Amino acid sequence: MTLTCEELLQKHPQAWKEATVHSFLEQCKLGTIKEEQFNTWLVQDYLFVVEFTRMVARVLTAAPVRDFDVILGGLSALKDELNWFREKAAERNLDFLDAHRQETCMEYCTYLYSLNGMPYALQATALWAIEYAYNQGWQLPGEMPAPYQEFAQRWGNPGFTEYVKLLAKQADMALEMSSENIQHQAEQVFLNVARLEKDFWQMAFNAG
Ligand code: MP5
Repeated sequence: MTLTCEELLQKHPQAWKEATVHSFLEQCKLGTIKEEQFNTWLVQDYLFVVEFTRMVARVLTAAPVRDFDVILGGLSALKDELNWFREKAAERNLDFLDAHRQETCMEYCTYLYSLNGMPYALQATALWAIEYAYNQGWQLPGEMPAPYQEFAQRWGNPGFTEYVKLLAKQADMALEMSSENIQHQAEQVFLNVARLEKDFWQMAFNAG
């Protein structure tokens, strides 16, 4: 039987919940998140997205041509997103140039790099899980107060949800053509992403 993204979610509800429901997001929703916590997340997430952009570029090199449209669309959105992060940092007088990746961010970036050269099905599964984690994480709490609604919208908007569904389809198709061994490894990739996402929220939350 072929593993699908949906089955991964059904098999590991607890790991996925921890990746997408966190006090950091709950306190954004309540408007009680501390500036230091939010700014820590903003700076570290920018540094993460820089490395994530490189990862998506590598995924493209492993992808079949039929998947190019979606991945190239993702890369184009990342161009805008990186500029948007710089704007948000400037509004808050944060300086990315001085910033260092915290250990948790570094671990996640190292993991992104480790996907390099893995079978496409595993890279496609990781790409879907990483994007879906933010889509769900920012969407589930519902409308947030300013200034957090802008962030919730970025990843929670219906267009982003559609993009994530296309990523799931592509991962499912790649998994369907993979051996049982690769499918088993995809489960591990999913669990790794879930843990790294949970740790990333906690890293920002700890800054308070
Ligand atoms: C994403 C992100 C989503 N920005 N940060 C983490 C820790 N996980 C996932 O990626 P993108 O490129 O912002 O959609």
